[in-house]
Order: sequence, then C-alpha cells, then structure tokens
Amino acid sequence: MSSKIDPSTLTRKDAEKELADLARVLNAANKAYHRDDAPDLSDAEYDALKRRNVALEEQFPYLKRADSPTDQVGAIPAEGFSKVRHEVAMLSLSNAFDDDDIADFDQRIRRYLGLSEEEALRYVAEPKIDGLSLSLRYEMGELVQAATRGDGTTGENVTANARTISDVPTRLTDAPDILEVRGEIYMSHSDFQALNEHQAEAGDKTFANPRNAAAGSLRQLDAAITRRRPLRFFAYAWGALSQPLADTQLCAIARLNQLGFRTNPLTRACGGPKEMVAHYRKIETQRAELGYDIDGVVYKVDNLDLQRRLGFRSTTPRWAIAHKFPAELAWTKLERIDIQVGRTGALSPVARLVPVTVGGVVVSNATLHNEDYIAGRDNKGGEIRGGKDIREGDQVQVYRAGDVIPKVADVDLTKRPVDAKPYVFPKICPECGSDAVREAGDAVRRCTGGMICPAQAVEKLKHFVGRAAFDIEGLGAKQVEQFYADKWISEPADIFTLEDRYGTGLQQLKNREGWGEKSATNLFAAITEKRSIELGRVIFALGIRHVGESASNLLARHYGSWSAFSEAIGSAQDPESSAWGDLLSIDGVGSVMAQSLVNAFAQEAERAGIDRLVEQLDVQSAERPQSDGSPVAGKTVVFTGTLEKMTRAEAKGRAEALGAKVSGSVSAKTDLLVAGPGAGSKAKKATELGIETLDENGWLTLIGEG
Ligand code: 5U1
Repeated sequence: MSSKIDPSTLTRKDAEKELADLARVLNAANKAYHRDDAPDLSDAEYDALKRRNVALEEQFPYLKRADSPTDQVGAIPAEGFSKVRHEVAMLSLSNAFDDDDIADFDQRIRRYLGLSEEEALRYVAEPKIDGLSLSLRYEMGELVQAATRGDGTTGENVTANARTISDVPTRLTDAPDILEVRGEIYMSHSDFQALNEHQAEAGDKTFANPRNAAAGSLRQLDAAITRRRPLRFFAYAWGALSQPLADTQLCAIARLNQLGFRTNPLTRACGGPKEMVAHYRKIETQRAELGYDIDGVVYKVDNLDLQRRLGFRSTTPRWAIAHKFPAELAWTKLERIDIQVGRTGALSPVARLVPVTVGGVVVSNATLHNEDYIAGRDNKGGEIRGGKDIREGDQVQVYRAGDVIPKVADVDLTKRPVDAKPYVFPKICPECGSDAVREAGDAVRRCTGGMICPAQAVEKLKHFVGRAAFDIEGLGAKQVEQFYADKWISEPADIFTLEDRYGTGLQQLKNREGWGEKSATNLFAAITEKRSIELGRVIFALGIRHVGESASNLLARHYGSWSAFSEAIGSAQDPESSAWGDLLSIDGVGSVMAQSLVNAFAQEAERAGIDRLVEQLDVQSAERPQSDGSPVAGKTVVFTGTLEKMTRAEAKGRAEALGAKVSGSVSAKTDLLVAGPGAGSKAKKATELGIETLDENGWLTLIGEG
C-alpha cells in the first residue's frame, strides 16, 4: 500500500485510488486503536501511511476525501464523517404562518424590550432558502472547517466537500481573524433537473427534490462526487467572530457580500409588520421565477445590539422568525384508516392513501389527528370543513408544509362512494385490548394499558434511542422492535445491561440473524459511550407527555444536575411547595407540562423504571451557554419590584443566558435578590434570610453591563 512512487508522477486516477485505500486502512487502524483498543498496525507502519496520505493530498489537494485520515482525531464515527462541535450553536427558527403571527412577533419583541408602538424598530426580510445549513469557519482568512448543522450543537465535518463548491471561498482578505459564516447550501431547479437526468441515464439513484439532492451531494464521503454536483451557497448569518462585522444585520450581510459570499438580492430593510408582509407578498409572486426553492421569508431585528439583548430561547432566537409559505396541496383517494398507538398511549388515526406527489414528494400516509377531526368537529365541538366527516373511500385533499407530516385538509363529498360509512373510532386499544379512554378536555383517546401495551412500550423505547435522545449508533427503530419482540429489552434500563446478558453465554448478540462479531461489538461500544450523557437528553428521552426537546433543555439548564432535577420534581408534587413555584417560574414551562412531569415522577412504576435507568448512567451536568466566566453562573436569582432599564422578561432572559437560575420566590436557596422600587415582601424575606440584595444598577454592574 505505501507506494514508493513519487506523488508528482502519479496520474489523478491512481492518486484517487491510493487515497481511497489509505482512507480505508488508516481509518480502520484508527478505529482498532481508539475504539477497540486493539491496534492492528505498528506505530511506524501507521506513521508511514499517514505521511504518504499527507504527501498525496499536498500533491492533489482537490482529491482530498471527506473521510481523510488527516482530519481524524481519534476514531472516525462509523457513519463516515467526523463530528464538529459548533463554538456558537446553530439556531433554528420558529415559524409564523399568517400576518397575525407577524404582528404578534413584533409585539412580543416590543414587550420584551419595553418599546412603545411609537418607537422605531427596523427589521430585515430575506427569502428562506429550502436547502441545508452550513457553517464555514475561517481563521486568518483561510477556510479551516465546514460543518453541517447537525443537532445545532454538533454537526458533521464536511470541509473537504465544501472546498469543492465554487460559492464557498477558500481564502478571504480583510476578514476578522476568526469568522464563521453561516448560510444555506442549495441546488437550482435547472441544475437539479440536469442532475436527475444524468443520474437516470447512468442508472443511479434520482432525487425527490432539490433539497434532497443538495443534502445527498454535500454528504458524500468522496469529495470528488461533491465536486461534480452543482451546489450553491447563500450566506445569511455568522457564528464565532473575533471582531463584529457591523452594527446591523443589513450591514453585516453587505460585509459578507464584500468578503466574497453570495447574499440574497431580495434582502430588504422593513419598518414594521406591514412592510414585512408586503415584502413577503412580493417574494411570493416572484417565487416561481427565482430558479431555486424557497419555503418562506425570514424576518430579523436589524439592530445587532437589540438582537443580543433579545437573546434566544432554547434553540430559537427571539429576534427572528420564519414566515412560511402556504402548504402544497393535492387530491387523492383515502383507502383505509389505521390506528397507531404512540408512546403516551394516544390512538392516532392515519390515512392510508393512493400515493400522490405533493410538492415533489410522494405521499402515501397522512395524519387525521384525532376522532373529532375525522368527524368534522374541533375540540370544542364546533364545525371544521363545514362539518364534513372523512370516510374510507373518500377523495381527500392532502397538504404538506415544510417537513411536517402530511395532513388531510378537506374532503370532496361529490365523489363519496354511495356505500361509504361513517368511521367508528375504536374504544379499545387495537394493540393490547385495554380500554381506550378520552378524558374531559383531551382531544385524544388513550390506551390505558401503560407498559403492558406493547405499542406504548416499543414506542417509548424507539423514542428513547431517537436522534434527540440517546441516539445510540446501531440501535434504531428496527433493532428496538426486534429486541422487544424477543424480550431482550422491555424498558430503557435494559439497553445498558444488554452486553452483560447477551455479550457472552449461549445466547449471544453476535449469533443473531443480521448480526456478527463486529456489529455486536460496535453496538456494545456505542451503548457504553452513551452511559455518559447530557442531562437535557436524559429528560427528553424519558418521553414524558408535553416535555419536548426544547423544554428538556430548558429544564436541564434550570436545574443543572440530575439529582437537583429529580429532587425538585419529586418535591413539586405539593402545589404549595416552593419547588412547584420554581418549576412554573421557568420561562417555557406551563402548568400542563409541569403537572405532566410531576405525575410521571409520582407514579411508582414509572419512577422505579427511571431510577433503574439512571443507575446505569453518568448524567452530565447541564452546560450553561454563554456563561463562561459569568459571575452569576449557577446562582439562583430573584427579581422583584420595578426594573427601569429593562423589562422583567429581558432581565430574566439575560440572567438565564449568563447561566443563572431565575426563581419567582425567595427561599434559603436564593443567592441574590435584585430589588427595584416598590419591592415588598420578597425584599423583607431576603433581608431576614441574609441574602445579598442589589438594585438594578448593581445588578448591571455585576454582569458587566453597567
Ligand atoms: N435567510 C435565512 N434563512 N435562515 C435560516 N436566514 C436565516 N437565519 C437562520 C436560519 C436557520 O437562523 C438565524 C437564527 C441565524
């Protein structure tokens, strides 16, 4: 393998082949050394191969592979790309669907900042490109890293691939020493069509839409394939920076453009919701002629200082929103209604459709929400669709909006078969035969079988191993179903005892159909790796009703550790307790979610399952973003009285961003009281308890904003 041929005399084809061989051998050696603790090459052999790889890449930089061993630190992840932790998280956007949502967005921002209607507030509106986000990191003007968004915190290293895209400059002049440029990779309509024609002629896989084509092209292990794909890039944001780009969003975008990035020509400043919506309508009329897919318009507060003050909630900024275009529609026949039982026992009706293309994607299933929706009623008994019910055999209108599950919107009564019967929603769980009950005020009928219902148990397990939860490589929905069916796992804790039970002995994982020595070893290693896990993921993985991914992260940041979290939720059972008040004081946690958490921890069987799980884990304390060196990180702060320089919401948001926990009531756990004019009983109690008290100016000085 370690050819002695001088790289400068090699043909491109030979170099390409040798680089592929080197990647295979070196990455396998990395894995054997780092992951399996079983080196298969001597250090000298390894170093010689690595040097050869570097020499070839220097001679043929455009042949550098996405899985190049040069870029690997430790073992390459099995899926092929190394992981990159974003220095500044890549946020996503919350969505707006109509003009009122935009007026509400403006109102929320004004309230948060304490701005009156009369005070000017400028926004920037720009098309939302339907592609995939990419972050490009430049150091001293050199492109050093390109990463996909991933889960927002950790993405995939696609540097070698990004270097092949002509819209991505590899060198910048007059740029800040550190600059992360963020934007969207996409494919134009004409390039997409040509690519699909070419793929079809070659007998290769074609793509459903330009976004899939762009994603599939960027995420190629062989950068030479990406080079042949016509990818484009629009810059619209930034991450880590050593110096600010500008004072406003609009000027920052102009600066990125000057630095050599393409920025969208339909970017405009708007004086308020009316102008924003007008620009949205204008873009909507031009949409078909743009030559690339957009799925809405993004609005951002223009002033970057205001953006900083507004900060973000969990994974979305308060200062931006995506105004989505209406969904795409199509008519088709509803063949059958099936009932699926979810992890919380919800019976969800699913429409099985004659496949139909909606906005470039073939749809054969769509949600029907719940029994009222099928009957043509809303959850208050009012009519929807003019009261028309939905029956098997009907012609129905299906729509898709962005990535959401397709929905059935309407029904054509003129095409209803004469023998179509009203749909009777089951009152018995189709999976376990337990009663399915509908509690007052709940739109959903639920199976009462709990963990004896195989559908609930297996869905809980699938949720547990899902991407935003434990994300265990090699343990997906299919494997969970098989292990559950064979009684190898029946609850999450069992996953962590799998190796003890099935690693050795008569019944071994490696002897199962579809498994071998290598895949079994890899799975056990992946499970072991996830024993150490972030608190937010653990909370989300529990699959508690109403507790989604962002709420789990909020809870993790608020409580900081598993013991603090579980103790607090246990104590919050008493509605008079300060723990209950503290839980409700978290911005983003309402009484429904709080009650659901408390209920889950109060149920003996469920709590015991959680305890068995946590015994297996090393739950990492939650990180507090932007709190490095913050004087209030980890402290419990209470605000009381009138604040004069910021609204209460802003004070709370800012304190949380700095890693503090903001509570609504004073107790022995309070570290600091910030008291404005008119402070009453809380200030008195703080004095009695000897708690440090500051006025607003003192607080601002403490956090470095005075
Ligand atoms: N045009 C545009 N798309 N887009 C997507 N701007 C924009 N900003 C985004 C995203 C996710 O995020 C900001 C929060 C930086």
